[in-house]
Amino acid sequence: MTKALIVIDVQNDFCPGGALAVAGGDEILPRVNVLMTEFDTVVLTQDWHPADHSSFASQHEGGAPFTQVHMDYGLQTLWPDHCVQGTKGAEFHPDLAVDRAQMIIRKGFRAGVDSYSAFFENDHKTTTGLAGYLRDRGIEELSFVGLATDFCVAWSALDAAKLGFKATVLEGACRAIDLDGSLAAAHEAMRAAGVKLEA
Ligand code: VGL
Ligand code: ZN
Repeated sequence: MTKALIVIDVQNDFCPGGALAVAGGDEILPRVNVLMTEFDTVVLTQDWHPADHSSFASQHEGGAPFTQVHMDYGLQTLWPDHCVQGTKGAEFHPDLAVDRAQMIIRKGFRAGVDSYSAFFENDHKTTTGLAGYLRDRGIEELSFVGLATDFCVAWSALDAAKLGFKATVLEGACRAIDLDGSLAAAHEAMRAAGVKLEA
């Protein structure tokens, strides 16, 4: 089998009650858990920030969550503090069947650069090593689920397509933040890049 399931950021802080809660984020869990039994290869990603991460509005004087700033690598949305290393918020949702995963990619651990994608940090250059891991295992087709559709799921699927993987996003097992049209923009970018969008 040359397929893998990539489960993006199903963590407490992205679920209701969390610091950067995605509406309905926990609703995806039953389907994600079933999908995890249907793939031989399952990779999880975990947003994993130091407490002084530069994507946090709290680190910018006068910075407000959900506004944008210019970083040396481009525009960066500022977020509420979330997924701080070692906190409850950074843990996977307790109902996620984490035992099925063979690989956990942590991302966003460098204070100066955010990392939405499972493959590259937001400078679009610094690799997480995931592409090499998947290629070494002969994997060519990737299905993406998780949180959030319009940020970490979309950026991961777009990079996957760019890297030559066949990429599908299973939208029913994703939920979006939808900030200023970000979901529509993500859909358009994914369609243009040849990412398959399925229910
Ligand atoms: C995410 C914003 C900040 C995500 C992570 O998982 O989509 N979004 N950090
Ligand atoms: Zn983050």
